[in-house]
Amino acid sequence: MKMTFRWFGADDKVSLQNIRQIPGVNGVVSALYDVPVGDVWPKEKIAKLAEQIDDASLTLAVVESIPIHEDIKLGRPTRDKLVDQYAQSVQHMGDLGVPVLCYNFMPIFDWTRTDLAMVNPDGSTALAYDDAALSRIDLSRGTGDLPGWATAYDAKTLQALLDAYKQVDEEKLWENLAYFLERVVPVAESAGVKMAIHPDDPPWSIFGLPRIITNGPNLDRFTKLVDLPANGVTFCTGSLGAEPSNDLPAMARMLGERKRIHFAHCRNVKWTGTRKFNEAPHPTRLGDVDMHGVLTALHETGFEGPMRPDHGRMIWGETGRAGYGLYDRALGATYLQGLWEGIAGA
Ligand code: DNO
Repeated sequence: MKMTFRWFGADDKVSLQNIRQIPGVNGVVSALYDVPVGDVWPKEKIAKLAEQIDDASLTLAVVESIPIHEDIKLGRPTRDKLVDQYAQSVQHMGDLGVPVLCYNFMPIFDWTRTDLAMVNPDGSTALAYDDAALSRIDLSRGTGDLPGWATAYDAKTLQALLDAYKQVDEEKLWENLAYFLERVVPVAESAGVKMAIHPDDPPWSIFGLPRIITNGPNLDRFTKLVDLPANGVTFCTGSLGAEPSNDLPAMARMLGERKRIHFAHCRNVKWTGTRKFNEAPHPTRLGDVDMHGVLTALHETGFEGPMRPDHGRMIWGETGRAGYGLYDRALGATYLQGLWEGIAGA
């Protein structure tokens, strides 16, 4: 296991110097944030990002993410060019030796919460989700009322997309995912890039949209769509762990035995009702994710890839990007290394 930390580029309040001072962290997880969705990531730009990270004595370990254009997820005729451009970006990563790509296949929305700063009894704040509150959000005004998505879509654009997805049920989304993977994974395989799909977060349908990367059987199906080693998963404990019926250690073992876990996102959640949870500090006993069980499964199946502490709470008065402050994630990084050391032996 290699401990890494996410960095959102030059305007991240958390600097590369901060990251370098977290014990045991050498790898950085980052992306190009100024390339329009669908365009090829220019090789020089990726090289510059990697160089900037090298200059801080760290390494660009994972690209998270190259977003997938909605036309690909919708299976529109324009997808061929876009898939081709995606494959070129992956090739560029490979040419530069960047080994892992995290991406997702969630229609329209990436991770979604209904509260970005739920106040805990100790005064810290955490991200929270409540399906009932989500269903009260009115999308006819665009994403203005959706926490974290305020400026993402105006009413008209969003409505057009939601309408387009009425033709895409889960099976159609599987087909569109397979179409994408059949064309991109072989490129990744030969370029030396491991692709790691991120589970849907939360792992169920929201706003009537299909979501398929949600549970053990579906992850199993996913790996078989294109049965190549490069076709793997980001094992995100927080996303998968929001669904109580997901047995995370068993899922980690199933995928780990097949060498299909290429990246691990570790965070804890506390279930507070039906399809209702809040994010919790990383340790096992502070939430409902069996972090010890997951790391044991990863260790026993020989996981050597990058891991990062996922979202933290805001503690010690820190302000910043929701889920991505420095302090609680840094605590997570040291906790996870301690847990790993306990499991693996020093
Ligand atoms: C949330 C992240 C996700 C992830 C994407 C990958 O904090 O884990 O936004 O980066 O789903 O494409």
